[in-house]
Amino acid sequence: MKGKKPENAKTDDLHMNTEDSSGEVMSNNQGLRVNDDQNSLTAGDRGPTLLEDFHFREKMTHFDHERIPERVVHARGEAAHGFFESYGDFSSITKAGFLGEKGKKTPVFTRFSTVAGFKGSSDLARDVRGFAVKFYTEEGNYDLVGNNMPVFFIQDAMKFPDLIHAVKPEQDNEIPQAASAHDTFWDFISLIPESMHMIMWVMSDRALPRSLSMMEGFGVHTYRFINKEGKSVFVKFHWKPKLGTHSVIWEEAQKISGQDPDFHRRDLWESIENGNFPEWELGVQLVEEKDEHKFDFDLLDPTKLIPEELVPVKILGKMVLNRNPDNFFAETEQVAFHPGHVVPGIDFTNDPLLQGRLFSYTDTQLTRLGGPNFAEIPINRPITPVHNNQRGGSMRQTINKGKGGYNPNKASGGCPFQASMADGGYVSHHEKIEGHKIRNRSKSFMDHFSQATLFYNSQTKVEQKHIIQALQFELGKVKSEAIRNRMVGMLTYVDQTLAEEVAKGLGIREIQKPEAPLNHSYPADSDPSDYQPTESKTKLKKSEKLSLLASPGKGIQGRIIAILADDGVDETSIKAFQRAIKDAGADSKIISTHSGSITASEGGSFTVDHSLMTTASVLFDAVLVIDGSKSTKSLKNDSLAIRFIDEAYRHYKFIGINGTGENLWDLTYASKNKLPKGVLFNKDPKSFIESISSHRVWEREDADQIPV
Ligand code: HDE
Repeated sequence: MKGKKPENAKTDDLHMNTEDSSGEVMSNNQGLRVNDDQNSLTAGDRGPTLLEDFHFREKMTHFDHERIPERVVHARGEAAHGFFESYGDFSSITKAGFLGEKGKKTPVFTRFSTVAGFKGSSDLARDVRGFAVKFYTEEGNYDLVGNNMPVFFIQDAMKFPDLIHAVKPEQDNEIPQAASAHDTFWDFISLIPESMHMIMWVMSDRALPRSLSMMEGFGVHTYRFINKEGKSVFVKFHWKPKLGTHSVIWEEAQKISGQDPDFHRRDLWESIENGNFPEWELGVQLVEEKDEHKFDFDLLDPTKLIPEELVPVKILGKMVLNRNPDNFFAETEQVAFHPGHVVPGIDFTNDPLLQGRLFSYTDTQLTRLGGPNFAEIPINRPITPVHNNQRGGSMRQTINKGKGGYNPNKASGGCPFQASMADGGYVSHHEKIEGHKIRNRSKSFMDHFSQATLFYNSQTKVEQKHIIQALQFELGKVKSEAIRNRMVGMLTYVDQTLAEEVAKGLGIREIQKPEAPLNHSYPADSDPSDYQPTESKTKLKKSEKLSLLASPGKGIQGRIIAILADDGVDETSIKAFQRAIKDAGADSKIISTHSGSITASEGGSFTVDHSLMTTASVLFDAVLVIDGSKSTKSLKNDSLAIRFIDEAYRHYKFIGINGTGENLWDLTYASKNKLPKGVLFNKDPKSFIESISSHRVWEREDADQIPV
């Protein structure tokens, strides 16, 4: 960050482990000053390297071991520091201290991720995004480990390894990378109807965020809040982005993956560097215990959401991300999240997916971070003191004094003491549990299609079209005809027209309804009919908030506008647009026929951010051609400039054409339309910005006809 870094308790805590070499002498890991870091110790001028060369051995050994296993899922991610601020005292619903006082600030570290791709894959894969927040509270670390979609593919953690094996690259040739568009994924999905709701989300534009700061976050499971009186209330968590919810379309996503695979990572990094701090509000849906069974779905079923029409979202506070990490590996790679990291006031439900997660996250860190002491890694350690009787283990950092290490003891005066509830000791909610020891799926989980249909019906026409196209693409990549047919058959249970439209794209003339059983997720000695989907129950026909377009946010903050210009561009005009765009919290980049700089009409020099050869319109939110006859003449001679505008038109983006820029516009395919929608001729900066703040021109019917 430019200027002074915003301090918070965690940032202060990390200082003791940060290293800064400026002005320092080089030493080895033992603190010995290094005289020659360039040449090995050899026997003679041209002789072999000596085993004695401890400096070479230390340097090379460290390098040989500098990678750790990537996360088995969510391997690719990026993170930032910031804070959470409570809007009030919410102690009547939860005793969690970080929500107990108006204006109380808690440091956070938030990591976003894709799920299926490896660490080096593209940000713009069609995928769920992880949204994991570590709150460093005064009562210990609290992790809210969520996703950008409010439901999940499966209902029981037992199926997670199967789901991930199906979606990851196929096991013989490890193809394809970061993509669900292949046979094993759709084979699996077509056999488990419980995935249908999540499939609608993943096939929608939610899977292609424009920016990480333009997507929602969800806790997914139903959790519990516990107040001081020990009263429990069910809670679903939501993160609502200040910038609204926005996505790119699939064709752009594919091109961005080639042009800039780090698109989201770069955007997050740069917006923080530029002081445009991403912000979300934390909201909750609360359900009293007495209302647990009043819904037509089960609150413990992670394939269901609570429509906001039934339970509105109550906003509790905001999260601001305002500092980039100093070191990717030390912080972003080594951070270890766990839904079981909770504080008093937050507790679990019996959602079988959540229950399985409570085992998996510590277990996976043992391999990934190399042993049981990962909580001592600076980014993971709490800002509260840690005292217990855990000892030893690989890479132990803490030096525990005294002769103890057991409890109870008299020798150490009983220390460390257990904490009473009044003293912040965590006590699990006293839930009454009764039942037989069984492997089963509750009948209340068997309504697999209602909310898939609700989601589809709640989308605008454009969004529905994108879901259809996504399914045509994904299933179009599936080689097995049987899988394609089975999937299209399954879709008829969500929506008949959806299935028919997808079938058209796949050349399926006659849709075959899948044969019974529809659900193949049942135990060997059971009656399959006990596990089959039940009839749709949801009476709600539409839920407005399920459409991305329902939460557009305001203004153009976080957007990037491409300014096409060359030598001779009108200086007053380019300056006025640059200033207005910056003042609106957005960024502009000058794109020209060459790199370096351009000289404007009054002799001023402007740095070129990208030559046309090194960028593409898919990386920008809108395009602007500035007046200037010499400038337009050069741009006209570069076919990439013409393609730039046509492609932006095809992707429903606003295009600003000023003065002589019209000569360039006339060369585009798009200009065949004499009344083009969303093409803004000769607008002043203020009205240009006002117009483009609706971001996309979805009503542009001829967009698809542009052949770029
Ligand atoms: Fe995770 N998940 N998950 N997951 N998950 C992991 O933990 C797992 C699930 C989520 O930025 C792993 O530290 C199981 C739902 C995020 O570091 C692992 C099941 C949701 C992240 C694991 C689920 C998530 C993970 C891999 C089914 C949304 C990245 C590395 C029962 C509510 C955290 C790691 C980060 C990571 C297990 C399902 C969110 C293996 C068994 C549902 C955001 O422990």
